Amino acid sequence: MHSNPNPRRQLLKAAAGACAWPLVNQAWAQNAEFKLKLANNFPATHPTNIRMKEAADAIRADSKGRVDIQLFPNNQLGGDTDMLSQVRSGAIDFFMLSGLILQTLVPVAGINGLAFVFKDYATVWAAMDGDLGAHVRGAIEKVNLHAFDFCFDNGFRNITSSTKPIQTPADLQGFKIRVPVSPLWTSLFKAFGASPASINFSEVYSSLQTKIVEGQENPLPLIESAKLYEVQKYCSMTGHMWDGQWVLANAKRWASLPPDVQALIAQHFKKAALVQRDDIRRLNNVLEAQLKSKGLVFNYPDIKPFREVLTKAGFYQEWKTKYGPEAIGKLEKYTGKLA
Ligand code: X2X
Repeated sequence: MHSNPNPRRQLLKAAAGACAWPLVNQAWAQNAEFKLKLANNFPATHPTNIRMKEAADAIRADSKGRVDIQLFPNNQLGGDTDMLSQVRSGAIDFFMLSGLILQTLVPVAGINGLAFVFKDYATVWAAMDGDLGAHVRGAIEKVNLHAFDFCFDNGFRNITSSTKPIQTPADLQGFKIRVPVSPLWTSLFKAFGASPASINFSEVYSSLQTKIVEGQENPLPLIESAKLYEVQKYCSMTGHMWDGQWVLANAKRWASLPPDVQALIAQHFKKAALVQRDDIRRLNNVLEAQLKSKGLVFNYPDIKPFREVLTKAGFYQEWKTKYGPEAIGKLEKYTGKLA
């Protein structure tokens, strides 16, 4: 027998193995006819993965073991840009991704991230479950991905920082902020005069810890589940955009599944999405107090001046042109005329 003499290397190997282990810690069901992989960037403890695990369990039970979906949360299969390539090539069957990151491939998918356009959740769900979402799904189908009807809630995003609270747009001048890899995010923070750095979520905790960036922006449930409060001091409740996750499938693989299997999966993914949205709503009510008790200092900026800066900088004009009148019309049907 050959044993590895380098203990550090052995440790690294063991750690890598542990990381690649799926959330459902079991072998693929022996007799499963359809073995499918679902991946995303969210922590295993986030409602997204709790509800997706329930869906996978229910699908396995209802199909009597014929359909086995294994979950790979927490960037186990790579960062978002990697996983997007993998779902396109078929290495991953299902992938959950923010529309704004998907925008690198499907430009119109970023439209819901236009800053300050949704005044509340009622408007978000009317639009995303209505004509706007249907329009985006149509565009997604054209790049050989299948998008399920109901997206999951990430939430309204707020800015955290290790150096100072963001109270006015002037506080963003020169602010080193991590943004996900997406042109809309970069353009938004450039319009404020900040220095945005595009970094996949897999690297966010360490980039904040090592102070490569001062801050980042995410909804409270992620700030909590990814433990970003450990490496951030302030949370400024800007709620500057709403972000959600599309559940995507490799289109070829999806089309190869029999209709009864497709129906079963779609039914449970829908249920998971609707319950997850409720989870986030409940969490939004309690997380602020919890995060305060962990030392995060909250402030509540007046958002009017932020919108004014964006309008003056031509942000809305630029993106209205980029998304085009048809898509903007579908958004404005729900939000009213953009600035
Ligand atoms: O990367 C992020 O910040 C995250 C987890 O919110 C997204 O998926 C967009």
